Amino acid sequence: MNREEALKIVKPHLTDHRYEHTIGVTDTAVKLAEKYGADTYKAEIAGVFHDYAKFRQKEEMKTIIVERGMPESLLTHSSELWHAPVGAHLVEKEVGIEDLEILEAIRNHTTGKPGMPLLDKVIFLADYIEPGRQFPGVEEVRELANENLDRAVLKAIQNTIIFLMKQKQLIYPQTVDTYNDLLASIK
Ligand code: DGI
Ligand code: FE
Ligand code: FE
Ligand code: FE
Repeated sequence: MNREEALKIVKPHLTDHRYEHTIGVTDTAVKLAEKYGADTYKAEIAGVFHDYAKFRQKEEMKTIIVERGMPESLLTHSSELWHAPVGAHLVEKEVGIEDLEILEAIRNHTTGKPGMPLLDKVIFLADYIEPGRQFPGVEEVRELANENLDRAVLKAIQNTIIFLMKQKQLIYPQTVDTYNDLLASIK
């Protein structure tokens, strides 16, 4: 499957805005993969499909989480988290992508995970810094991304946690675990 074929598959599942974001993530992921030595093809395909399940009904996502034995703690946290693991499942089942590294990068793109592989970091960071993103602090992370992948990912997670705390939102433990893991590995 090449980039154009992948984009054609994902497009009907997304809004125009989310499709533009997806193209931004894909291009950014390929550049980061080139810079940091990840597989550029896997980065491209994971970028295209990372938000595949973003617009699924909550009931459908809940059913998949329960039936596929995904952590049920997801259900007591924000439904914003669900499209990542559910997306990994649906991309395998509906699109037929079987590459475990690509599926893991999709699964972990929202929360990260401790000991994230290189491809997961590339997709996580590309999702945060793609050119369409405009939130406070993104420029600093873009600059860090030119210098040090781990520091950039750490800053992105740190910003996300601070943002969520200011909003009085629940923080999913895996998000905190990822933050701690990166901080400890850098220092
Ligand atoms: O799907 P995107 O909007 O491109 O980005 P994403 O998948 O990285 O994140 C989706 C949302 O999830 C975003 O608004 C931030 C939020 N999020 C990330 N980690 C956590 C979280 N929300 C809660 N409540 N808890 C988390 O740990
Ligand atoms: Fe997402
Ligand atoms: Fe993200
Ligand atoms: Fe995204």
